[in-house]
Amino acid sequence: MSYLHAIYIRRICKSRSYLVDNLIRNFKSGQDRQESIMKIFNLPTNSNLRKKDFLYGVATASFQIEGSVESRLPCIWDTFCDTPGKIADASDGRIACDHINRWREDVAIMEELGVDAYRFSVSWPRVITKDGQLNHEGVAFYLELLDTLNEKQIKPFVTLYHWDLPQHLEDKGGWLNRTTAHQFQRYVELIVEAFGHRVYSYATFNEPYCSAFLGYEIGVHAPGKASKEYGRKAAHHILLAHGLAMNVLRKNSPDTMNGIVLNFTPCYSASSSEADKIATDLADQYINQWYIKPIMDKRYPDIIDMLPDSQKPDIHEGDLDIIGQPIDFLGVNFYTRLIYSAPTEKGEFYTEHEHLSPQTDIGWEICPEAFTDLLVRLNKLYTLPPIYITENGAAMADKLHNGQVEDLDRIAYYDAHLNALHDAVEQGVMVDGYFAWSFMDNFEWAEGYVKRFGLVYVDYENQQRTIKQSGFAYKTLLAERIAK
Ligand code: GCO
Repeated sequence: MSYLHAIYIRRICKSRSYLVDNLIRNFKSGQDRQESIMKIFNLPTNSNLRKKDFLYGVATASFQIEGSVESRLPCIWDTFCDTPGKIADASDGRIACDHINRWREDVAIMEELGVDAYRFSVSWPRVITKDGQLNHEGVAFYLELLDTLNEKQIKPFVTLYHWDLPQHLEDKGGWLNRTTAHQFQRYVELIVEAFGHRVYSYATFNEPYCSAFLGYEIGVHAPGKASKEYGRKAAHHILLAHGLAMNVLRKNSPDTMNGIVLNFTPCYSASSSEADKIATDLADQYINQWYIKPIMDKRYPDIIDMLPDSQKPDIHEGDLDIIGQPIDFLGVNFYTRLIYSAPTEKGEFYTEHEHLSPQTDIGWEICPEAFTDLLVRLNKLYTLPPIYITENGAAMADKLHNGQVEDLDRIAYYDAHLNALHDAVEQGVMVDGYFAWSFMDNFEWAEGYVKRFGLVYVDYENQQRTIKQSGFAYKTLLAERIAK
């Protein structure tokens, strides 16, 4: 480890500097290095997160890992990848991690890590044909995967939509078209019947914010539409689709734990001035509360009244009752926070600042305290069902060296965030589980394959998998849990 690297780790862990000192000492001593690095998560001994009934898993998503595009319909991310300039390394999902062919090896690695659960998503364009029937070949892949996970006692957490909308539906307007919500409901009906009793938990959607805001409002994600007139409309149809799917799940799959996965980027004010604080609150309403409030409280946040009519969603009578029905769990994805101040441009609600340091390799500020604050605040604002942290993790500039990846920076990130989660639980937030994002390096959307989030390193030249030191640290944490 270089001196600079050591300083970097010291910075990202400033609140936990004793841990960092240990890390650095261990590195200097060298010999028992392997063992000491492997035991690096330092949760308090009495922490709930050290108990066997706290569920730990790893997460992935279909487009990011599967590959084998020829055996499914095209989706909006295929089209987006084929559009020059959209993906940082001009890559696509044609091969990805070749998971469709290598899934047995991947599940064996999960088994080696000792995870309780695997969160993955179903590719809608793989399982449903253009005329809306089940594609049996696509379904067979998931059935085998589900059966194998169950055999190995790894609980399947299935996400029904992780951004890969069939292209033919986008051609008819995608999430701007209300009919897509009904198509989604039909897909869920068919897939739930096909999967039968194999699933532990269903999440309807992953991060509606990303699909709606990044995909339809600012256009940095597929389908790359960019208009303020689109973002809220797309979001409403996605939330409606969530509600319609919850109807199906509650009726046809009452024994699974059914809910939704939302991402949150907590908003902090740049100063204590009234103007900055108001702008920060509006940012929070626009990017965070917009997606949870209709589900928990059957209404959109107050900022809806400040939007020009052209930007408002088309809300039909009864929509909010469909959206706001009970969920069995809330999935929370957390990576970073953002800072806001009063707007400088007319027609804007806020000014968003650049990320502060320290940052991960993707340029997001590392701020574990914001994780605690977020959970405590959500718990105050809403009457929440049990929470699962469905994603948390970091992109780091990993290097495979002599068959090893010594990602101490990622270990430090996980350690700090698991401790932040522990703090939230201590303050009364009900959290039942945690999923590391990600199981393995994969296609990081507009960033392509350059940003690595995995506990497992993927060499894209030969598809070889190597468990990183963070993966071993995770394994140790999981193995050392104690009965209640
Ligand atoms: C998301 C998605 C994941 C990402 C991860 C890192 O949150 O954007 O759920 O697919 O890969 O979050 O950006």
